[in-house]
Amino acid sequence: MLLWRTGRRFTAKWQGCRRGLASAHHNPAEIRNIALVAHIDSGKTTLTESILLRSSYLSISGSVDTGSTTTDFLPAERERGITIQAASIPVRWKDWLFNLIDTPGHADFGMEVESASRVVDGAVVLLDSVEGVEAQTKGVWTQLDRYNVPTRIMFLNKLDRAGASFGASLASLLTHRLHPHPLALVLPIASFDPQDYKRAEPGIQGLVDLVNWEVWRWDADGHYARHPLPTSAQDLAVGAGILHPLHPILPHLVPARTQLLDRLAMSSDELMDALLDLPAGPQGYVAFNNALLLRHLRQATLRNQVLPVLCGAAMKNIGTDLVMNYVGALLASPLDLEHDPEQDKAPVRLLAWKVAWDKRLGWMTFVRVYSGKVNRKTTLINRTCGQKERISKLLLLYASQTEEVEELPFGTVGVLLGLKHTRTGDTLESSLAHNTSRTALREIATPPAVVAVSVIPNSHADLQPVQDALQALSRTDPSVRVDTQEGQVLAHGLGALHLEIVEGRLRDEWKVGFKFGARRVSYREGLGPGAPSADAPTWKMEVAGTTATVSITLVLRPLHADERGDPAWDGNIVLDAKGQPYDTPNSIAGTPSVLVAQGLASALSASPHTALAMSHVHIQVLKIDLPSGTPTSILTGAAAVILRNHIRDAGMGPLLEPFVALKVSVNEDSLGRAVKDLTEHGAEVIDLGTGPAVGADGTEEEVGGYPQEGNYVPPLWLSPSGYYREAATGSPRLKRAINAVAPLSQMLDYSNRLRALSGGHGVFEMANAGFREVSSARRLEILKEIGRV
Ligand SMILES: Nc1nc2c(ncn2[C@@H]2O[C@H](COP(=O)(O)OP(=O)(O)OP(=O)(O)O)[C@@H](O)[C@H]2O)c(=O)[nH]1
Ligand SMILES: [Mg+2]
Repeated sequence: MLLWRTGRRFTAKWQGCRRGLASAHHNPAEIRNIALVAHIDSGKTTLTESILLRSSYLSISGSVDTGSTTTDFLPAERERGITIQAASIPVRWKDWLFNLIDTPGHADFGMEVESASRVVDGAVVLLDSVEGVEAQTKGVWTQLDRYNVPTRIMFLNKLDRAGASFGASLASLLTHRLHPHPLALVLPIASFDPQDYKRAEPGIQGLVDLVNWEVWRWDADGHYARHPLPTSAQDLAVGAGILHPLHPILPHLVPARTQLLDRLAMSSDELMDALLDLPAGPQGYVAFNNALLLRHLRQATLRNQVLPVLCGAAMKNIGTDLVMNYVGALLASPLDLEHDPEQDKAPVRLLAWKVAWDKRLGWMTFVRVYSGKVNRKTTLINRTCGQKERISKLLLLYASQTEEVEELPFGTVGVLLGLKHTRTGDTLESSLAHNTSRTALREIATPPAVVAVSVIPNSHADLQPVQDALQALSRTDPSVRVDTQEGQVLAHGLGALHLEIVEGRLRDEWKVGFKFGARRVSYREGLGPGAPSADAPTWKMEVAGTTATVSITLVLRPLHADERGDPAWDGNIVLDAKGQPYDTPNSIAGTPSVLVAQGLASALSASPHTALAMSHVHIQVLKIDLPSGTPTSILTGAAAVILRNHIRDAGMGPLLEPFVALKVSVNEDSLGRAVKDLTEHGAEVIDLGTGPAVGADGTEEEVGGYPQEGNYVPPLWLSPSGYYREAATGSPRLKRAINAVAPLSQMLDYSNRLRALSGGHGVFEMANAGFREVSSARRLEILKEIGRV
């Protein structure tokens, strides 16, 4: 991480008002810890920049396209125009304090989304409204689900683009089963000139806020004016002064508001009764008390009964103020989650959600305060590794700049300096907290590595510095794993781009001398078909001169086709006797089940047949028999040997390799060549841009989706250029999309291949699609590659 590397232009756009911002803010009811998450290129960083501008944090806005945004500050981010690491930034808006985390959309940096999801109470999920729901939209949605992020708002961005569609994007939330009840809080006004709708002009000039019953109108310079809508039908019918009497949106305003209220009434008897008491006709719905409506909307959002949908164009600052207003009004505060009622006065409890290295500041530990308040004098115990930690400074981070603060109160996020042992996902508590029975906070799962590269030091003297740099790097990014195989140092990562960034960081930040060798994908072995032998469940060992027999009863089977492995178990599932998830190996050490978990993880990390890690294995731990007087510490070794016996007895299982879901976009004339190339490289083409997209897990979309019935989906012509595009599908000038699933091993150099076969016009996106079984021909190739035949 390169802090303090701010150019002159960058510094000039800062305003002084941000200082002292969060340290003075102690009311947790007003804090919103939120993440911006989405598929790559949906506009998260642009929306962040727009929020910073609108909240007067910046005086001029930067742009990802010129490499001048606040949160994409790493050189690699600015060069490529993509976000690589999550950046958090405190923003004051009205009475609220937002701790905003801008995350990367590229699946190779999924670890950043994983850790951000763990510590936020709400998320703004963006869609590019030309594309609707995309592969990684589902990926990040699943990550939010994994950590039970309780409140979410959807922002349909880029409505200014040709082909963008509000209605189609909203409908895609249903088709892709993101939420059964997306609820439009706004309608876009593509143009204030009704003729533009006939000409199918793309654009967005205004928004109708259906909750506050007003129209926002932007001018070409990005300034807006707000116009309240009338509550009388007669005034509405003639446009209320702001809309042309013939504007096509006019007849849709009352139905949209009515359906919004009706939908909310489904989750509140109180609101239902209030609506039933209204006078007949639409008038009552229009005149309904907006503050009361907002209260019901907040409750329904907190209970996840609806998914509020907003829209705009972040690049033009259209809709940004509404995003901020609704983030404050609807998303959860730290008080809306389970918390210690003592708040600030409770013993300190923190979760380290990210660790970074800075050459001036040293190790930086990003924490969220779950109870109490932390200051420099607080001595912390790391509950995960048992080490004592001392804090040298507390900081608030403004992307690349910092502000020192005296304390971090309950509910906030900030950075601690001086910690020596803490890693991502660790729980920290005040050393004065006596209640040791409390378990660690829920940990952060690291996505499985799918590709590895050998790291070759330039000389013998470079070996140690290279290894130290790799260790430091994997502390900052746990999705980089480092090991040594047959004398070679290997770095494992989440994809080709991830490894490319690792290479750059080793060179630029750690300045070590090395070369990267060939990249190769990671393989896994599945469970074989054999039954365990009679002595598999037991392990004998000499303890103080006598033989102790430990037995652990395990039931193993391969995962069923519809089961998804647990990332905390590297794609396996481990359950206890009651069928509940077993303690994970990284939980705080000490309990018998954690010791057993550590043994199981060790056995799963290398198969006795191929030395590959095991995947897709379902394990149930039924019973543990430890003779009395035997120390529990031997459980780890016993569990490892016993599971290894089972895997050995089952025989060698299928081999698996990582697959990716691809979306390739080419001109019509390159379509045939692109499809041929894909199939020659083992890809399965799912569709050619007409059928359902490929889900983030690489499976075809579930048939059906959620029903539209009972949800308000506005008419498609509301976004005229999108409507026109739908009607014109098949035009030879349009780009064609190919959705496919392919083995990652065949796709490592795909950017070069696609460039050659599409004359440079083709673009593609890849999302991890998990490990899948390989064919028998490929199995032989892999066994040869790893030296097992
Ligand atoms: N037309 C249009 N383009 C936009 C809008 N918002 C963002 N963009 C463009 O979309 C591209 C991607 O924007 P980013 O903000 O970098 O997207 P991101 O979601 O942060 O991307 P990653 O961090 O790499 O996942 C850039 O070229 C932006 O200028 C918008 O409202 N309208
Ligand atoms: Mg970004």
